This record gives sequence, C-alpha cells and structure tokens, in this order.
Amino acid sequence: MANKILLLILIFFGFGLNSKIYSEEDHTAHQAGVREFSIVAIEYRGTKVWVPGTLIVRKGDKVKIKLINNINSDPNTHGFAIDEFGIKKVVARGEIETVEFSADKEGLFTIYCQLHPAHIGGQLLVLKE
Ligand SMILES: [Cu+2]
Repeated sequence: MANKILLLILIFFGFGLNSKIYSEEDHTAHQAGVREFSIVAIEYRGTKVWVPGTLIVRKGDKVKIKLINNINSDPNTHGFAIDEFGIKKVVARGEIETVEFSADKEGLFTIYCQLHPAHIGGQLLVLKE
C-alpha cells in the first residue's frame, strides 16, 4: 500500500515537473536549434530565381539548406552563394545538394548565383539570439 502511494506521488510529481519544463520552454527566449530549408531554382518566363528567396534564422542556429535545381533550360548548373558564411555551391539539375553552416553573425546577407549574375538570388536574415 505504501509503495502504491509512493508510486502515485512520484507519477504526479513527475507529471508536474514535466509540465513545468514544457511551459518554461514555451515562454523562454529562443533556443538555438537546427533550421532546415529546401529551396528550388526555377525559371519563370525566362527569369531564373531561387525560391523561396528569403530565409530567416536566429543567431546561433545551425542552418541546413537543401538545394534543388529544377531549371530545365541550359546550362544545367546553377550556383548558390553567401559570401559571409563562405558558401559557394554548384547545383546540377537533378542532383540535390545540401549546405550546412552555423549562423554565427547577425545581419542581412545576400544569396546569389555565383555562376550567373542575372539569376535572382535572395537574402538570409539572421536575427539576434
Ligand atoms: Cu544561375
């Protein structure tokens, strides 16, 4: 009997602890995590563009971006570059590439295709922690 009561106390106390932890997580400031994106190079009426163009993360996040080149016209490779994070990737049609980096500085950074200046890129916004 005493064991059962002890067990019940532990269960309720345990639930209480869990719900406290969860509610604290809900209300605390941002916790750094992994932010994953998939972005696609497409061609619309002759204009090549990376979509979506704006990626938003917070400082401290690990950023993982899957790059898909869906442009059917030649050339069959396009670039994805963010100078401030040392990223320069070439993405061939039909071959998914991934870039990973740590968003260790705040600010607004230009995303562009290093192979074709006319190819519309985008921007990476790194918010403060
Ligand atoms: Cu391009």
